[in-house]
Amino acid sequence: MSFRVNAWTEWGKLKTIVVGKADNAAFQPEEPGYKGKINNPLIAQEINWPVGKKKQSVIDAANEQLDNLSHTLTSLGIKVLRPTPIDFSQNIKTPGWEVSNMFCCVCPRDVMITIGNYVIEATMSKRGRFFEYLSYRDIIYCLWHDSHMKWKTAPKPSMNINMYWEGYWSKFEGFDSKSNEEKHQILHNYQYVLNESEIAFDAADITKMGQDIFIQHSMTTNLKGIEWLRRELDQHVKIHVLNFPYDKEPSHIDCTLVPLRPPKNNIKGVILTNPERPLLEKDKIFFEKNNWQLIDSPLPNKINSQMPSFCSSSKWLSMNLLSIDENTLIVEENETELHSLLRSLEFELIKVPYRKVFEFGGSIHCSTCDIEREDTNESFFQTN
Ligand code: DAV
Repeated sequence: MSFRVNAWTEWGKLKTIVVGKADNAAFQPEEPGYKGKINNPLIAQEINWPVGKKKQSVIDAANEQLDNLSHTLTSLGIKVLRPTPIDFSQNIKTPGWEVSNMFCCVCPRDVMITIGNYVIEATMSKRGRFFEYLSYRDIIYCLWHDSHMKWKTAPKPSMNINMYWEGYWSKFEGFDSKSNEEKHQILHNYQYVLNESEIAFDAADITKMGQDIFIQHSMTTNLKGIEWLRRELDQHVKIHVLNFPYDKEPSHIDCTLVPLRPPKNNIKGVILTNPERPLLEKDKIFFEKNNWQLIDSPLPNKINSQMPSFCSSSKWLSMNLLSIDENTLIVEENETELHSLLRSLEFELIKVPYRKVFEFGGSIHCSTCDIEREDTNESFFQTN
């Protein structure tokens, strides 16, 4: 297979992509940056968040849906690359800490990102995911055959205890009984579990829109992480920082702000937004002024709103779709209301079953990472 590493947008015609694998997956370990929550109250009464390898039948069911996505992409003429799973049930240890096991290689979106001809490996923000990049190195060495490809790895943080603000987890105690003013104060001070002592980011906090890229300040990306990206990339792209002040635990932007197609010939561009996580007014104005239409996603389908017991993502995985090109989207099969909305916007839809993948870190967008799209670093934002 030959590749050209090139991807500037979320919507350019897709040529090459990575699709994750669930082999050897384990439960993401609890640690200063992550607390597991079991969604089913009956199970939660009986057991703590589990450790070690997931059941083989659960892994097989996820792999079946991941393989089906890969085949769907291949049948569209798109090249698909798959990671090399390592034994994620191994205990890992650095001079500063130790965790019982790792997680999995289902979500390349979190670990790496292509911006133009650069492939950037993220620092990651959780201990259990410290070594996840190893599963993608075969792919990156394969991409290295493209002599124009540039490979950057962000500085690995220590992930020692002083990088995390442990008080974060008690910040929301009694939240529901607080006044609106108190709630706003807690939500809008943007203090998440990572402090600013070291550079940290997950690549899934970034969304690409040509010459402009948008990065969410979150549980998994601190301001130093965003600053590192800015200094590395400011010759090529303009970096915008976004905060979503009503998201209690922001982590990865692709269930919050999902660009679908750019403005063209006086027709507005389309961005899917999350009705529970509105943009700040200034950011909303910025998008609208630049001819982008912000369209709220409908509520997730009932089936998917009840998240699988060991899934750490929100019901808004409903929005976690993948663009094949400006007119074609791959969407989860149960999200019928979203399908109707997207059809009314004249998108063609390809539906895939994906619920079995949810507890491995996300849905369709999370479990993929585009390597090659037919696009350029065109500017879609003329007005500041
Ligand atoms: O809204 O729960 C999940 C994204 C996981 N990669 C959310 C974001």
